[in-house]
Amino acid sequence: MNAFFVSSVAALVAASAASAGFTGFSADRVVLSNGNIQYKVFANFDNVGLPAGQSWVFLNAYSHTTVSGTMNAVHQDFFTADGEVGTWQAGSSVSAADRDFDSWVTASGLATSSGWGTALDPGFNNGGTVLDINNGAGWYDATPGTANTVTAGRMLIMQIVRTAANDSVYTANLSITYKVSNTSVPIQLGAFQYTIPAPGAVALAGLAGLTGRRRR
Ligand SMILES: [Ca+2]
Ligand SMILES: [Ca+2]
Repeated sequence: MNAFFVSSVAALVAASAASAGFTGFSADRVVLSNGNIQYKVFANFDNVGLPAGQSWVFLNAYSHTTVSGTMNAVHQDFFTADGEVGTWQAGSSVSAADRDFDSWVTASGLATSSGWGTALDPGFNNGGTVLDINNGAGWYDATPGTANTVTAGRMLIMQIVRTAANDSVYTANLSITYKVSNTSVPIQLGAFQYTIPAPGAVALAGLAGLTGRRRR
């Protein structure tokens, strides 16, 4: 069903020739209390092409495709608790205590059980129980009745947690669709690459390592 949704969106995009709004991805890097590395990946937006008084509304992410490296995501959710390899779902699949330590995707900017509102598309083979997001996978707003409004110029779309030993450079392509609030068209398309750690973050991580060494 969603494959149809995506292809319909692609056709609309080709017709509407998106002008602006989505400017690319960025990733915030945090060292967790257990030593793992957490990346929050955001889709960033400017106001170009946005009518006064309206907001951008995120619709879906699709065609996640590895360019280089390995994601090696760590999962700490109810699936790993059962001895399975984990899930990219959040919401009720992850306890509040584990949410920061787990890897997941979101279309709502949230991973909470009440605000997740996200569905994995069929590109997530085996329910997304993989350590790297499948090539071609995507996720979408499963609760279109509640708009997934972009606030403060960005929308959280995924959290990737890795061990420090696996924190090597990883790059992927990802496409998204979004629209103007209170309208159904035009649906707009954006496709960009993201890298973790971001080039700047690599430098910062190096500095942090030096500081740590000095403290010892
Ligand atoms: Ca997970
Ligand atoms: Ca929604």
